[in-house]
Amino acid sequence: MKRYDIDRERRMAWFREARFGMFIHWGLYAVPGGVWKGRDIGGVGEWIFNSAQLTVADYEPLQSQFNPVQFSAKEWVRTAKDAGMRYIVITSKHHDGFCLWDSKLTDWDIMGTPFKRDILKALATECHKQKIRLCFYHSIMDWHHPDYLPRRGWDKRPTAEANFGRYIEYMKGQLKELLTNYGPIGIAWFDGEWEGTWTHDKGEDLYKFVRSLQPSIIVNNRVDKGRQGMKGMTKGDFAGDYGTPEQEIPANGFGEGVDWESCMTLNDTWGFKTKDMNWKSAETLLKNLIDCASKGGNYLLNVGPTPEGTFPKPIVERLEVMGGWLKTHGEAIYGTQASPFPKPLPWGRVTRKGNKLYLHVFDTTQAQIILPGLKTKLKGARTLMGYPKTGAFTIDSLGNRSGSLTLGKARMPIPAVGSPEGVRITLPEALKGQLLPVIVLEFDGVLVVEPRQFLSAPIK
Ligand code: H79
Repeated sequence: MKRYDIDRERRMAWFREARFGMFIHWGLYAVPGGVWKGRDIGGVGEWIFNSAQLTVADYEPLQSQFNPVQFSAKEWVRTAKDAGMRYIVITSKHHDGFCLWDSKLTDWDIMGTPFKRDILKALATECHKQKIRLCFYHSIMDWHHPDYLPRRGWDKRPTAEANFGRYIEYMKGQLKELLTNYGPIGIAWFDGEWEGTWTHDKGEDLYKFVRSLQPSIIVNNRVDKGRQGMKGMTKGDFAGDYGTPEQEIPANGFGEGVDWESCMTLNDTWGFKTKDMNWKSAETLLKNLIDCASKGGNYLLNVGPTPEGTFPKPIVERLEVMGGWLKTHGEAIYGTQASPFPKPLPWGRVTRKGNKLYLHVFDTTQAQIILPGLKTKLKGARTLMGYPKTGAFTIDSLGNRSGSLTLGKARMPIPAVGSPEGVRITLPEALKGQLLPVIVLEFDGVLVVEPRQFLSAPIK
C-alpha cells in the first residue's frame, strides 16, 4: 500500500478524473511508414531503425524528407477533444532521438527539416486554447546520440569517445527546455528505461529533476527500473507515480490507491505504417476504455499521424464514434472509481461514483443480469440515456387525431429486485442492439459487496 500523501493526491486528481487520453507517436519514422527500400519491415513503425538494422547514416536523410505541410495543431487538438480525450501525450523524442521541437542542444530536430516549425510549440498553444492537458513522451534510450550507450550491435561508430554521463546532461538539458518553454505539462512519460546503462539511482535522480522543474507534474514509472515488463506495474521501491501496462489491460486492476494507465494502439503499430490496416472497431476501443475505467485505470489510445501531418481516416472515424458515445455516457466514465466487484462480471463492466453504480452492458442479448453479493438497498434503476417517449396523440376540437406525439426523451426505469444471489436486473427490449448502453443504479447507503458470495455465486 502506498502512504497517503496529500501532495500526491492533489497531483493525481486530474489524471484520475480524466480516464481517457490520446497518445501520439510522430517523427521521421512516419516517412518510411514501415517500408525500407521497397522491403516491408516487420514490427512497429517507430522501430524501423532497429528492425531494419539501419545505421545513423542510413536514417539521417529522412530529416530532409520530413515536411508535414498539412499539420494543423488546431485540428489535432479538436479531434482529441471531440473524441472525449482529456489529455494528449506526444513523442517529444522517440528512440531514434529525433526532436519534434526547436532544441538549442541539437540539430537533430524539427528545425533541420524543410518544415522548420516547432510542432510542440504549436500544440502547446492550441492545448492551452482548447483546454486540454499536454504531456510529453520522452525516450531515455537514444539510438542516434553519440554519447548514448549501449549501441545497437551493427552500429560501427567507435565508442571510445562516448560518455553516458554527458548523454544524461544532454537529456536533462532538453527536459529543461521542454518543461520551461511550453507551459504546464501534465505528464513526463518516459520509456526505453530497460537498457543496462539506466540504473535505479539515475531513475530517482531524473524523477527529482523533473519534479524540480514542474512540481505538479506527474511522472510515469518508466523513469526508474521497477516496471514489470508489459504488465507495467512497479514492483518494489522505485520512483514513478503510476503504472504503465502496454498493449494489455490488467485482468482485475491493481486494487485501491494504485494509479495506472494502459497504452494501446488503434491498429498494430504506434508510428504510422502505410500497410497496417488492422484497425480495431470503435466498439472494441470503447470496451477497452470502459474496461480500464471499471478497474480504476486510464486508457491512453495511440494515433500515428501520416508524414503529411494528418490522422489517417480510419482513426478519425473511430474517434468520432467514441466521442459521440462519451457525449451521452461520459458521466459513467469521467471521475468514476473502480467497480466494487472483485472481478469483471460476465455481461459487461461496472464503474462507480459515490452511491451510484454504472452498469455498462456489453452483452445486450441477455434477458437478465445479476450483481452478485450486493447487499446495499437499491433506490432505483434507470437507463443513463434518454429514450423517446412516444405513443401518445392529441385530438383536436373536430375530433381529428394528429398522430403520435413525441413527449421528448426520458430515462427509462429498469426493473431491478433483490434476490439471494444479489440484485437481479431485467434488461428492457429497447437496449437490445444499442452501442454499449449504461444502466444507473442508485443506492441508499454505502455500497457493500460480499466478495465471498460473489466468488461462489452461480452466474447464469
Ligand atoms: O513507444 C511505443 C513503443 O515503441 C515502445 N513503447 C511504446 C509506448 C516500445 N519499446 N519497446 N517495446 C515497446 C517493446 C519492448 C519490449 C522489451 Fe522489455 C524491452 C522487451 C525486453 C526489453 C519491456 C521491458 C518488456 C520487458 C522489459
